[in-house]
Amino acid sequence: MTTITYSVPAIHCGHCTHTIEMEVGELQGVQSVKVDEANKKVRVMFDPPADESVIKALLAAINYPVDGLISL
Ligand SMILES: [Cu+2]
Repeated sequence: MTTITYSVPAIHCGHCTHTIEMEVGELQGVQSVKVDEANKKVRVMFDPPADESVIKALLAAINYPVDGLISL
């Protein structure tokens, strides 16, 4: 299991949180998605076939581009 935390500046409300948790949560291999709305962070725990590039690409596709990797 890998846990990563991304900075996602576009997060601004509960709707964003819901969208991200739902969309990223549907990726195969993703075990949990936790959005920290106040700090605009997304923490994802995953196993293969999910990987960092797939998660980043999905976030960009739903208009929540990753600004930086906070921790791996
Ligand atoms: Cu929002």
